[in-house]
Amino acid sequence: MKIIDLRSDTVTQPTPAMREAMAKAPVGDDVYGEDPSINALEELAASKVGKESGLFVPSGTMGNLIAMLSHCGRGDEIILGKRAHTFLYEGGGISTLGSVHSAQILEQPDGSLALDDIEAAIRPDDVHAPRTRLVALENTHNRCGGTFQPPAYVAAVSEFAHTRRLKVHVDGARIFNAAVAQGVDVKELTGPADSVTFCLSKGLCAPVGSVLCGSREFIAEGRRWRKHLGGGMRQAGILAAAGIVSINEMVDRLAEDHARARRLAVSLGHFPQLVLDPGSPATNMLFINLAENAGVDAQQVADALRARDVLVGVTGKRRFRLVLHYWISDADVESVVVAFGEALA
Ligand code: TLP
Repeated sequence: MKIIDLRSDTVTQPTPAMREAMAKAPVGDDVYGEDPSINALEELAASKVGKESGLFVPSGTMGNLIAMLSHCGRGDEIILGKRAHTFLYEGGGISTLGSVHSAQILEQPDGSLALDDIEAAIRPDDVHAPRTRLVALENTHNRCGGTFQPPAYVAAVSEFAHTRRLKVHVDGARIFNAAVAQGVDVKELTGPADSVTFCLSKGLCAPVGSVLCGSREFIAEGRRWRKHLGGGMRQAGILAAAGIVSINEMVDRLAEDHARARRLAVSLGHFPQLVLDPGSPATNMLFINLAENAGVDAQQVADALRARDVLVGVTGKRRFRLVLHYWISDADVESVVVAFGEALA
């Protein structure tokens, strides 16, 4: 019996085309800059998001950390969202490893940071305050429901930040979901910012890896940090080969995940015990609340679903996250609806 795993798109397995590319990948020592597959991936990634250079890293977390350590020095401050992945789920790496401080702003419902709030968070030039150096955005925004921000917003934040001599980093773990959902070239979402991290290993199905992209000078600095952090990976072209397939073959099809997420939302919305976030889903994830009078909590429902071979994320006492991805078919979506019916009965 197939397990239908909706906990995250991080659970995706590599596709057959990826396994084939991995088996054939030419490799070399990447710390010497001699892995042809990694060099090809970094070039492809950078050109795709409209930047000069790319850096292959083992994870989105390391990509964001390297970006922040490269943009900021000891005692600097980053303006970011209270619900940002970089703030909530990256171990406080900027502080523990970089002595970098954060100023947290509550996001708008679409995951954006309001320009007025950014402006208010910028520190005065005063010995009492850390130096504001960077604004960090997240697109799509995970904890805000897989919501996306449009090109005009990224452009406005970047323009404003640059006039205040701040840099802009985009945690674009799912930036291709954001681009596909809006029908725009991803460059429109990344071009105005100074740097972007995107993940190969989520909806794009590669087994491992993310790419940090930015200017040549910025990536040269990032390469130093990657080595410091132990992220210099030698013959990792075997992984990069899968990432090349991700970029070339897996981006456009993300629209299928978004369509399935919408269909699942409509079906689950018929259960009186379930309440969807307004406007959800924007992309490939849906957050669902259990109604107050449901008589069960989210963990109990998740356990009942697990007994029916359906795995969902529990993100609160009465809250679930369901993430659609390449390995979830139309038939699986129907099975999930049946399993919810039984679990809630
Ligand atoms: N997110 C994971 C968990 O850590 C929550 C998930 O299942 O969604 N930025 C964003 C917006 C992310 O959602 C994630 C992973 C990362 C960065 C970190 O990527 P990895 O897991 O490769 O370090």
